[in-house]
Amino acid sequence: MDLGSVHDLAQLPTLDAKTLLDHIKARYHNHMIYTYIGDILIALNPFVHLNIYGPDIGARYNNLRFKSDMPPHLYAVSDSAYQNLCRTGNNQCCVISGESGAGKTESTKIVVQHITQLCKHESSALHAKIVQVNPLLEAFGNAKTAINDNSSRFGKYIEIKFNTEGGLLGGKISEYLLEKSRVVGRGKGERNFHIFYYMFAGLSPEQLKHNLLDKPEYHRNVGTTSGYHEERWVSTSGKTKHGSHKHILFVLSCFQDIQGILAILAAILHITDLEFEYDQDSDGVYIKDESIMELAADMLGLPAEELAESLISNVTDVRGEKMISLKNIASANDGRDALAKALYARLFGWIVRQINSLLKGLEMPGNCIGILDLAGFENFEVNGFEQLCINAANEQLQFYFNQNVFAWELEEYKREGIKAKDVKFTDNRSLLDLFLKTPLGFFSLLDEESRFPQASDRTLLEKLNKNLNSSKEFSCSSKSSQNQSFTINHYAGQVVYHTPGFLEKNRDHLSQNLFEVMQNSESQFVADLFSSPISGTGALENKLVLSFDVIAFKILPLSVLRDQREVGSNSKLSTLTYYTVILFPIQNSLTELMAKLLDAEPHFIRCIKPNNMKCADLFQPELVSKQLQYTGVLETIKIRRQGFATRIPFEAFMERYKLISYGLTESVLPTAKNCTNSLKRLPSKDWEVGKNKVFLKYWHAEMLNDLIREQMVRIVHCQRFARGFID
Ligand code: AD9
Ligand code: MG
Repeated sequence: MDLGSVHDLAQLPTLDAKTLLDHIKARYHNHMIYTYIGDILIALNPFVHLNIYGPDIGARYNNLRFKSDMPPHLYAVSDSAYQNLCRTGNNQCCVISGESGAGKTESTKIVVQHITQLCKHESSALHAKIVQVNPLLEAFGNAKTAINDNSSRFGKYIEIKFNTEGGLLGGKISEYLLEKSRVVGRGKGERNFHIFYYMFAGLSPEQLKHNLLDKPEYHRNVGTTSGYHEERWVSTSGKTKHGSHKHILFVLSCFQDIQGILAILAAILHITDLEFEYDQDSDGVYIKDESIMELAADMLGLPAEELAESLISNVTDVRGEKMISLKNIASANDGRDALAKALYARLFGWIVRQINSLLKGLEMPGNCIGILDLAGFENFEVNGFEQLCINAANEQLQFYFNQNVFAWELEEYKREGIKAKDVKFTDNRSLLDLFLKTPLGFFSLLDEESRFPQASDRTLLEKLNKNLNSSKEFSCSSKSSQNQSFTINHYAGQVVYHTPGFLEKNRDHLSQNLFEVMQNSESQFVADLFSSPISGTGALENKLVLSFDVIAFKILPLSVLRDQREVGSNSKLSTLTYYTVILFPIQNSLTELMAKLLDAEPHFIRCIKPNNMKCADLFQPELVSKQLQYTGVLETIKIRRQGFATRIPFEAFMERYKLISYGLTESVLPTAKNCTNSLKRLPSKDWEVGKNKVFLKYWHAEMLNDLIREQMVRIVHCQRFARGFID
């Protein structure tokens, strides 16, 4: 068989790591970036625009009879999700995963675009809106990192809702884990969120003046040191990003509060420019350049003295009495940063809510196709709290993949008495334990330490080392007092994390008085942004409001969630054993996300980065091989070959496929025997019938649909013939 000619690698007679790599490499060099492995799509990032997209090519993938009728493509996945949704009425989800820069966000856009095209028969402005809001989201949520010039610094789950006829009803975007700390600092060569640069590039001198802004280089967080340059990069549309700032500002201007948005962005820049100095007289601090603070106050609709007071002093409530204490330089810096981060996170949340109101929301009954694009696994030169959160979320996603592809499948075979060979897979459960266990998992320990005012990153490291060093996934050399790092062996590789800043970022504490000052702003926009509550230092409650929440990771193990769903909502959480379950009513938490994923039929898209240089036509075998290995691709092939990708209860099977061997009006009981009768019509015999379900290989679904279509055509012919005969 010619290298690279096989579209579905699961069909190769033998498959080892080397053959797999050789095929993918040959395909890549022929610009065939998509490859199936059974029903999973592997997508290599071409780092160059290929002529394989657009409405005309998309149309060729609409309503495919067999996936194999066309070369592998994201379009085939979206088509299959849409067809499944229409046929079964079940929710669908496309889970797009991969390292940072592997192409998840570009793939998400392509899938969303194609889905809106698929249901375009009753054209509406809604289709266009769903596609058009994306640049706005990227402007506020993406930034240049060391790895990716347009890296998503938040995760998103886009839900597109349809009625029973497959017509578009609306859409909703949920955002996760916005890396808001980027507004106050970031690694070398990295940049702040795009919107800050768009602002300078796109606003007229008068508009800049109106927002009390001058030149970008005067601001610490967009200045030349952080790389202020409008850079060009090619997106999948083949267009450069250059010039898009104009478009973003135009889209923003459709919101009533464009000036409110610009004022907050400007205020963030002014706030993060503030510096504090020690004041000998008061033993507190003073603001070095009052005029900058006044600009910030002006932008936020606040009296300058009030803002200044709340930046340099703390007000605490001691048994009903207000006590004022002066801050030192470190705590004033922390307060300033907490304010900038809270402003940005709340603004981002507001933008997403506006977008959702444009997309009509999801109130009407119907079914969804969800598309998940969560920041990929990250391993930088210096990794901090943000990388840890992103990587922990990716562990959770990998666990979901493993559970879906391997664990549940094997469990179910056993329950249903189906013979299937045991397939070994790399289980990352111990990593989830390391992160999520209570009270001695990573996040519990971090939360606990965050509650001690005297704790430092050093004491945190000691605590982690003492409690986690028995885990083979965790290591840290505590011997040297200079040591400020620990290592975690993730499913995707070893990452060294640097602890400085961990506690502060986890506390993420906006003081009560700063919060109240914002609430009392004369600007209705600012006051509204702070209308959702915040409470004292109580880390847990605090995290309900602020988005970089750690509690969200204390997630139910998936099998428990699934069991719960099956048992119903009355099952008692206290009887669960695997993790101590903490279910907080956190909006947009990963818990909620996992529940959504569990409620849908998954379609997996694995994005792979062919090289670290972001260039076209360069295939680095070791890099690709590593990604294929940790995403469990070989194991996936094995289980897909040996296993049964589709499992349908007898009743549903009969409802869907009765016509294959029974008459339209015939009443047929959903029994193993009757299902077997229909299955016997299939050209291949490798299906199984269990105690309650039929078990099909992934290729059977297409064969069954084909048989149904043939039957339908036959019935229509018969009816026509009968009518003609009668006429
Ligand atoms: V991160 O986790 O958000 O840092 P992603 O989302 O996985 O990352 P992204 O989709 O942003 O990566 O892709 C990175 C860059 O690769 C894009 O900016 C494009 O320049 C390039 N890319 C990705 N996919 C394609 C494609 N199908 N065609 C052309 C692509 N270029
Ligand atoms: Mg992305």
